[in-house]
Amino acid sequence: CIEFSIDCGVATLTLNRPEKLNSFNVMMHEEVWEALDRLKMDEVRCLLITGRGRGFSAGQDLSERKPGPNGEAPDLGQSLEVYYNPLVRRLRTLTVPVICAVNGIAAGAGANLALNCDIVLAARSACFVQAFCKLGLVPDSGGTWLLPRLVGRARARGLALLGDRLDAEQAEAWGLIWKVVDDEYLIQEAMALARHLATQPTQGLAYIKQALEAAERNDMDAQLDLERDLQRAAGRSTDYREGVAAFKEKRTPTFTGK
Ligand code: LHQ
Repeated sequence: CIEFSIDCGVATLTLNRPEKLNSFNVMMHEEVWEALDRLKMDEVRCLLITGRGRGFSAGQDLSERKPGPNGEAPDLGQSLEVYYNPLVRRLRTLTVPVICAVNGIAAGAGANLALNCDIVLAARSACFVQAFCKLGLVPDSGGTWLLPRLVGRARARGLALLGDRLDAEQAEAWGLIWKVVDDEYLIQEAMALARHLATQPTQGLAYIKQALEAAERNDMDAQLDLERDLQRAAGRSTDYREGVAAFKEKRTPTFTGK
């Protein structure tokens, strides 16, 4: 259900069930989880996630939702508890930067998994759909938390309650994603960005991610304290020393990620 490779410090995870628009079944969840285990290797300094075919992901595979043995409704809460929530928590706490290249339609949990990544690029033909409301469901995988923060109350409500397609350009204009890229350059551009990030001060980027994540909950006072602590740690890193030395010597720094 997925392809996974590591090259030049970049781990690339490609969702690969194009005939089902890369919707998530149990096997795909398990393969993604195993792939994320492989990021622990030191050489990985950036993760790039994308999808094969004309879709990024249509969210949960709806053909998999079978009733229980006595005909009772499947427990969707359990599906979130076991698969989606751990995946979202894991994605959000990865120390390496995570780029998502949204190659086509991103619907339901597929849209929200993308929005949990650090930098979201989207093909001009891609779109985002909070499809949940059309099934009587609630935006999950962090959707109800993310949407108001990304686009504000009014737009979050419009997206979640109407479930309309939001095209990539509008998503960029609203600040839902980082950038739209012409379809034919999407992977190229995403890979160039990933390779760039993989040469940067990886530990420093991890501290930045940690600070921004904490800022979603902290008040200014707590955040100032956290910045002090992280800056103290960052100031002891090899890459900080290298960055300053390279600046003084007017040369390009070589960061090791430490
Ligand atoms: C699919 C799917 C799909 C299976 C397209 N499943 N086959 C979490 C926890 C537990 C349970 C519930 O949910 C969740 C979170 C969620 O993600 S809920 C939201 C689930 N996703 C959706 O509601 C989106 C359903 N899909 C669609 O509305 C459309 O397919 C979109 C708008 C994404 C694309 O439309 P089209 O471009 O017209 O493509 P299509 O509908 O023809 O789809 C192509 C094929 O992919 C088709 O198969 P077929 O064999 O007929 O060619 C679809 O059945 C299949 N497919 N989404 N989620």
